[in-house]
Amino acid sequence: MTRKSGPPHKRRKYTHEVANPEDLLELTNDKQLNELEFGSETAENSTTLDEKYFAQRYRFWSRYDEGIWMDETGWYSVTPELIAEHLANRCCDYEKKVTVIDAFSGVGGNAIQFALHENCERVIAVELNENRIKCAAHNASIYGVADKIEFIQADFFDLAKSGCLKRITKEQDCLVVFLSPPWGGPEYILSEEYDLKTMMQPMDGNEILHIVRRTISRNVCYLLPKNTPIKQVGLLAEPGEPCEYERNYLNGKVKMVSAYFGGLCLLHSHYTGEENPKIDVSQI
Ligand code: MGP
Repeated sequence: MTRKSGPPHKRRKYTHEVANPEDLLELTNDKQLNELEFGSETAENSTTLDEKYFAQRYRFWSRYDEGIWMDETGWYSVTPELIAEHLANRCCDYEKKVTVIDAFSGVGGNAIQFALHENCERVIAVELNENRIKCAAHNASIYGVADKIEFIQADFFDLAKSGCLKRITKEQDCLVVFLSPPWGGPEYILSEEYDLKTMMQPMDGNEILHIVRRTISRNVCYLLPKNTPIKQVGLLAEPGEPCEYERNYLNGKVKMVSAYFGGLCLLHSHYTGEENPKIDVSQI
């Protein structure tokens, strides 16, 4: 995968860190982490969960008033729009056209931003819950991108194991998998440290990534809770392989972290010595 030249997104300021386990032990200084700052609204003084998320409705959807549909899970798990837009830039800004598989698409916040990206050829949005996939399709029509997204109501792992997700991608495209699985509900934050192995759903968070990289594509963006220890993120990479870790901020507050693997990792060229990193998506 070859990135387009120049910074794709002016609001970002990057520093990179290497996620090899030995190096990670050294990386305890927050200043070395990527810090992304978005937006300016506040949602303070909310007393209930419903209020807390409703107060953030325009952060989740700039077009909320046009009739966005959400269910309860959607309210607490949809990615704020500015962060979703940033993730779409990170996943789609390559010279080749990109097909994105959104493995746990929920009510569609990420799938819509992928589809809005000019370099995104196609989005495959997979969601097990019937109601949520209806919400996602409806929301995509509000944003005018329903025809660019294929909605599949299915268990993502059944599809992954069948091999069909790999086959539906055009050969000339880059294939990116976006992973935003359930973190175990809003209670995920009650633990001081999130444990990828035991708290992620529907299975060990390490295993989710490994299945995807083994069966679909090595190019993965993984959205993780903000309390995931960086050491656990680093251990997700294969031995000797770099990965990149960002903290995503909204209104001065960290919301989540995102980890990039394969050709999505901006450090890839540093490690391979290739000036323009190319990942052959057929070599899985
Ligand atoms: P949060 O921690 O519930 O909200 O989730 P906030 O506003 O940071 O709360 P505070 O109490 O710390 O102030 C932050 C963001 O993480 C949400 O807006 C969602 O975008 C995302 N998110 C939350 N959950 C529980 C999930 C989840 O289960 N899966 C995914 N993929 N994203 C989630």
